[in-house]
Formats: sequence, C-alpha cells, structure tokens
Amino acid sequence: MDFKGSQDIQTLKEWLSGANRITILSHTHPDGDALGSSVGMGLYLREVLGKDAVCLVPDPVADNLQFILPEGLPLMDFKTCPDACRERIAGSDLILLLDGNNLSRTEALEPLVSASNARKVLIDHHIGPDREHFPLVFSTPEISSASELLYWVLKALGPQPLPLGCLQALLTGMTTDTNNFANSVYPSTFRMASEIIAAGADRDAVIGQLYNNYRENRVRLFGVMQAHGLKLLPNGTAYMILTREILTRFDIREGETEGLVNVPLTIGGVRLSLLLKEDQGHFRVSIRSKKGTSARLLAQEHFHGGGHENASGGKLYFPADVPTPGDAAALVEAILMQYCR
Ligand SMILES: [Mn+2]
Repeated sequence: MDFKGSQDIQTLKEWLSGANRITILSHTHPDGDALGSSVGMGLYLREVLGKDAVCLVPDPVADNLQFILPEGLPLMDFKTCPDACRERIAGSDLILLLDGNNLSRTEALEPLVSASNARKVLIDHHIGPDREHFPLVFSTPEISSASELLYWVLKALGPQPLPLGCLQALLTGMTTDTNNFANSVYPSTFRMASEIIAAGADRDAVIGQLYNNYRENRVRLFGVMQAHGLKLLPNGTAYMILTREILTRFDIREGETEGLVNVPLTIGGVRLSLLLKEDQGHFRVSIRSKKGTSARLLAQEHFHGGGHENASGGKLYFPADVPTPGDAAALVEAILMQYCR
C-alpha cells in the first residue's frame, strides 16, 4: 500500500495547499471508522497544514464514540445545526468524503454538496466509488478500513512523523472496522498497526474505550437477545429483531447495539446473521456473513443497501416493504430461506 510518487497524491497535495476552508464528511450514523478517519484527516489538516478544517456528519455522534473527538477539532452535525452546516458546505473550497463510496451515503447532505463549487475528494474502501461527484478518488476495497487507507495516503503526503492524535484516531477507526482484528485484516493492516503503536499510540486506551466501557443496559440487552431474541433457521442463517419496545425498555442509545449482529456467527454452522433495528418508518438492517456467503448481495437484492462482501447494511421500510413492523419476521425468514439454499 504505497502511494508515494502517485499522480493522485500529487494532485491531492496541490488541492490541499490551494484550499483553506476544508470540510470532511462521512456517512449517516457515523461509526468508528467514519469518525476515526474524519478526525485523523482533520487533525492532519489543522496541525500539519494549518488549515481551517471541520468535520461534518449527517447525524449526532453516538455517546460511546465521543471519546474519538479531540478538543480543538470542530465537528458539526446536520441534525443539530442544519443552518451552520449548510453555510459551511457552501463556503468550503475543498470537501473530502471519507468511509462512504457514494455521496448518497450522506443522505440529507447530498444536495448541499452537489450544489457546492468546492473541489471534491473521495477516500474510501467500499466497492463502486462515486466518480461522478468526486473527480479525485482514492478507493481500495482490499484494505481493512477507510482509516487504514487514509493512513497510507497521509504517509505518502508527508511530512513525517504524523501527529500522534491523528495516528491514535486512525488506529481506533481501523480497530472498529476489523472488529479488533477479527475480519477484513490484510498484511498492510498489521503493518499500519505496528507502525502506529511504535510511534507511541496507546492501544490499551483504544481497547478500553471501545470494548470495556459499555453501560450495564447494553450488556443486559445482549443477554436477553441471545437467550430469547435469536432465531436460527435450518439453512445456517440467523436473525434478531430489535423492536422499538425492547430498545426503549433497555434505554438503548445510538451505537449501543454495535456488535450484536456478530454474535450469531460465533455459532458453528451459522454462515449469515441479520439484525433488524426499528427506526422511524423503517428497520435499519445489518448483515454479517462468513466467507463464501455474500452479505453484500443480500443487502442489495432485498434491503435497498450494500456494503462489503461480509459486512453490509440496508433498510426495510414499512409499509412499502412490509405492511407493519410486526410482519417483518415472516418476511425476513422467507428471504433468508430463499437466499441461502
Ligand atoms: Mn469503514
């Protein structure tokens, strides 16, 4: 993963030096990789290049990921301050999208970004990069995360060493997308981690914040779902439905169900796991699979979504896809039974 000497790096360097107001975007419901890469980029732009850099996300940052956000790097979210976000996007001379392959992943921000005259750069690891909106694209699907891709891009941009806060954010983003080195790990991923830890990043702190800092309610919800909510189908697929009722009963906050969809895959013989989470007018759908079964195709074909081969997501709308939330289980079972024969 060496971008040194590449024409795209040269172009990025020129665009960065010619820009002052730079806005870093990522996708809706920003996860650890979206935030880790955004923060890594933001700190690089501020501390190394001295730019007016701001991170901008479509939705508020989940409480359990707040620790990624450093002081001194502004982050705005569109739900909380739409007018300021509109102004910021309109007044930017460079816009970067991280951890999203398509401008549509920013949902409500899409028309604002489309209308802006800023130069636009995409840095992402999902297949099918949006070259229509982004004339400059760094897209590598054979990599752990947007955070890792950005690490190699920033290394090529230089100068070395990169600020420690930037490295720490990238390490955090990569750790969440690989589920702590469990999936999507490449030789370059270990090299990145090794270099960052050697540079002084605190991996114990990252692990402590990500995996040993949950609220009791979240742990109890996982127990209840595993005992009573998990449905196993005879074709090696599994699903769980988080209804509004159970989310309310356990006082579950944004981000706190992260990881639940992976649990059924720990069972031998289960090759695909699906989680439905009730939202306003739709279910958010998360899908994880083992090698050889495509989570991406299932999301594309049945849930208006997409993603990675073994980790994808989408939506199930009511009443468009399913008459009422209560009918979702039957529909999902039929889809899963037909999908994995
Ligand atoms: Mn990612």
